[in-house]
Amino acid sequence: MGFRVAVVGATGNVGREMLNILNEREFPATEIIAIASRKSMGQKVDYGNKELTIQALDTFDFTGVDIALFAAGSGVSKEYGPKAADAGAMVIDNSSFYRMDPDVPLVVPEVNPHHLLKIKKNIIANPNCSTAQMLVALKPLHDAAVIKRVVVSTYQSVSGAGNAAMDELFSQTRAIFVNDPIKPENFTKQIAFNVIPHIDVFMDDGYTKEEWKMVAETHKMLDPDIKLTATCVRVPVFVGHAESINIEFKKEITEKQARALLREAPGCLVIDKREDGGYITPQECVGDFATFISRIREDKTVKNGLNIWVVSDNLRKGAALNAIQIAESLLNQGILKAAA
Ligand code: 11C
Repeated sequence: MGFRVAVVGATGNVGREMLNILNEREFPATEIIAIASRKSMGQKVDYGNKELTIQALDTFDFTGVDIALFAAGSGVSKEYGPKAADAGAMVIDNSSFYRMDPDVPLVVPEVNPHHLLKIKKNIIANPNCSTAQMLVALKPLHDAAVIKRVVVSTYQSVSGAGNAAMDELFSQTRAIFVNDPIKPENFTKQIAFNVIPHIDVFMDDGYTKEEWKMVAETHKMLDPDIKLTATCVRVPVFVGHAESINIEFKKEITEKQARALLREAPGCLVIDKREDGGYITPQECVGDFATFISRIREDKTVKNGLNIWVVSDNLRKGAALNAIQIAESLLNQGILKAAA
């Protein structure tokens, strides 16, 4: 017994990680189907020690597919998500397109797995990477002491912007060493040896859409009463997002209590030694499943305040891993059952 699983966008950063993670976690699949745009048809992608041949999305029939993992951007999800859902597949969508739809649960399994009980149209949304790792760390603290306000600053790797953005960091870094001219293409300014306080488009109030997502998605998944303000920054790192998070609570919580709660919390790994190197950096989280928490300390400027440093692989917990954990949660909660 097992499931037919389709990965849409299988040639991209996130799609490839989905295939890796399905294999690493031994997801109970009878068949994995790798799908991408017609121009990639016939290409091969790795699934463990096997190779899968890419099938073209525009002619693919989703009938008989149990789970369709979408990682090909909003336009593809908008057009093909409902087609896959209507054909009977449970769509788990990594794009931002359905996240705010009231009939679509937005889920981080460590935070709100119960929202999967309210699926209305066979579509489940995966949150933005920066929100996912933040909420894995905030959830146990909120349960214990009720979060009043959060101030978060992100340090986001270029892989969040796709393959071409990773190539741009590489080629700009090289260009600087060989004294070639720099031409920003995927970013608005030079990304090599620089930081850019701009991710996604600007909104009318001066925030970027990435910053807005962190607020709106936290409200949908964790608690609409949490006040949250974000500054999202792109940094010259290939993979791994970091976040500095300042939290003010309604109830008393000490750093010792916070550390103990985070040590026990699902998905969290506390590395916090208060010595040289006793914390995690993005480069060390790559390929890992955990959300790492370091630098846990009291904010002495407010009553019941804490500062934490949160790092995770944005292509994994921020995207592919979370999507597969949603699929696992559907099985564990008995919402999806394999045909006998
Ligand atoms: C980035 N967080 O780092 C973005 C990537 O809404 O799913 C994911 C965008 C999204 O650029």
